Amino acid sequence: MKKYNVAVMGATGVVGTCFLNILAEREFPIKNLKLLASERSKGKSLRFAGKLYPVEILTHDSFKDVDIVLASAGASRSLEFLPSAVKAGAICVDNSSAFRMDKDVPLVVPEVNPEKIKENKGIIANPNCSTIQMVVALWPIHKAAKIKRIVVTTFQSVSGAGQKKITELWEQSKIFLAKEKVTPIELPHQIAFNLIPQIDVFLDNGYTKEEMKMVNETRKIMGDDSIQVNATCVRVPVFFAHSESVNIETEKPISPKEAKALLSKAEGVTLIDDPEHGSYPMPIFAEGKDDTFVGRIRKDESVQNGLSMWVVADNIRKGAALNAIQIAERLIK
Ligand code: NAP
Ligand code: 3JN
Repeated sequence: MKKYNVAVMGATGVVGTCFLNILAEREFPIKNLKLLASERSKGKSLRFAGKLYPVEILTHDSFKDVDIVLASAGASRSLEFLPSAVKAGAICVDNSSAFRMDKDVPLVVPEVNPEKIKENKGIIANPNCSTIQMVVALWPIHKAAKIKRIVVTTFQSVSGAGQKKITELWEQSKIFLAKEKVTPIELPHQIAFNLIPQIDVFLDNGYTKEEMKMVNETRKIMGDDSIQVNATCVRVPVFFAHSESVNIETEKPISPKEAKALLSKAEGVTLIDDPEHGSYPMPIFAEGKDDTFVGRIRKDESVQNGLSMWVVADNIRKGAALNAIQIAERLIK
């Protein structure tokens, strides 16, 4: 089997670490592995498949002989360095928002629009985590009944915002339980034992950037600009896995029973829907798993053709590293 030279940009971060775990788990055919991060990681080594690899400082010359770049070092690093990677002949799967809405860059969720991968000109964008799990759950329903409108509220774990926010929830929880004063450092407010209805910055229309990512990315991935999306994104004191309350209105009628039948055989979806026995998806169950979990499917009785559901996935796996590696796997196939 052909093997590839792979570079992981942002290898020391939450997503980068997950990239390394999943590459090893899925036995991605790697010839040489290059780990890239900032000056702060100078001298560090990371373990991959039982071997230690040095972390190198990211520069424009980092991409010589690299075939595939898996990028998760933030949007400004992607904007600055991925053009150099493409120039050096690499194909980049980018986890940041830098190129997602660029019309020349495919925005891909393999369960939904894998055919777009071949249109790449060197960069393929990985969507935002909240968008990915929602479209995985909604795509089979959209194909059957055409979704006209989506109203979504997210419950996003702190890991979505990086390592420092994971530490912040951990530290604040200890301080709060010790009945001492909590002082937020990384997040705009206390996150322990609280909810923050703000993810990323506010825009002129009153929505946050995260909310508008969900609107625009959903339309691009599902290839339908007519879908109306209204999102509210909330940070919750959970370490891993994002949850979403999703309400949809469809053009054609579709019953909860029909939706469950479609989702029970949909790629990348596990249906957990037995509320009478207390069975529905939850973050503690989704953490560390690959699938998107859907449950609480019920008719929206306030409109003619509507459904409500609850969608949970590991935001660092399916929401970031796994989705990108699934794209890379299809690329090399
Ligand atoms: P993180 O834990 O804070 O890690 C950030 C990583 O980026 C570290 O490896 C860091 O290296 C590296 N980095 C930062 N500045 C750099 C620079 N100037 N040059 C080279 N490397 C640099 O964050 P994370 O959670 O892994 O997320 C990283 C990025 O992935 C996010 O900014 C976002 O763009 C993307 N992401 C996407 C999703 C999604 O929804 N698809 C979800 C999460 C994250 P050092 O350790 O050396 O500082
Ligand atoms: O907060 C979350 O749960 C998801 C965050 C994603 C994120 C964090 C920092 C920068 C992104 C993203 O993927 O949209 C970015 C970015 O690349 O803009």
